[in-house]
Amino acid sequence: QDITALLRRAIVADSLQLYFQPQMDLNSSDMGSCEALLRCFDDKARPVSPAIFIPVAEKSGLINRIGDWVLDAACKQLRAWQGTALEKTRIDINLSGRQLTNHHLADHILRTLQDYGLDPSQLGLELTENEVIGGDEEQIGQLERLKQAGVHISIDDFGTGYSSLVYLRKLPVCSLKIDRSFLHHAMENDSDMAIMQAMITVGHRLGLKVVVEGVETPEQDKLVRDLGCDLAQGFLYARPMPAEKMPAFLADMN
Ligand code: G
Ligand code: G
Ligand code: MN
Ligand code: NA
Repeated sequence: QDITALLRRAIVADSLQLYFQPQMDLNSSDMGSCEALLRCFDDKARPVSPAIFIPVAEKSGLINRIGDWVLDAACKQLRAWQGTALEKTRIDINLSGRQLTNHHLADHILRTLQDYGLDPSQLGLELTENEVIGGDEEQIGQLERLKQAGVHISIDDFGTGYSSLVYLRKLPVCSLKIDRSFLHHAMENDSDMAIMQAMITVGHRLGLKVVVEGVETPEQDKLVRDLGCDLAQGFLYARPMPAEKMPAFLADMN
């Protein structure tokens, strides 16, 4: 099927949807934040994975419109949660490297937050290592501005990119999200365990929060707690869900 045409129709029909997956704070057992994950549905209402349509959107340039839609939808959701039990919840959106090449990205994000009457600390941005490290000075400067304004910045899929920890020192980052492949192998594989321990230690020494992704079993939950991770995300706690399901998730947690 023609993914580009599908995406164009979805934008026009406003039929894209954000799902949300909680990130658990392992110290307080509260929800630390939640990641917004984009969902697109084909003509038969079957979901198409972002792993398929995001790369297509990046090639066609549609990613900028989609990125704007995601930012807007996240802000609308934050607004809708104000005055409810979810009002303290931060939403972390995924940014594509292409979006970072827009010189007005920081202005656009900060203005959108202001338009919705939101505090910048209610929003987080996830970028992969390569996107951040591959950024030029101007792009790093934009992230710096966003971080100074209070927007939370995370490096996603950490450990799978350049992996030079030296870069972390000068990047405007608040959290590392360790790629789930490390956790999934850590139980059987000593080197993955060692790499994970090293990433957590360095992250902490640099004053960053360490998030582990892909927690699926109680054994993995115990491991990430023992290793001293700050936050965890995974199917064990919750699958990505539509916004309507979030209040019940929060209520069941307490
Ligand atoms: O939700 P799922 O696990 O299927 O996501 C697959 C991939 O798509 C992940 O790498 C995720 O970061 C990416 N992704 C999900 N939503 C968005 C989005 O809104 N923008 C971008 N750029 N990537 C997204
Ligand atoms: O690359 P990124 O971290 O943005 O990817 C998010 C994707 O990871 C989402 O598509 C989400 O569905 C998936 N995901 C979230 N938790 C788990 C998990 O516990 N196990 C697996 N296999 N995938 C997960
Ligand atoms: Mn992510
Ligand atoms: Na990831």
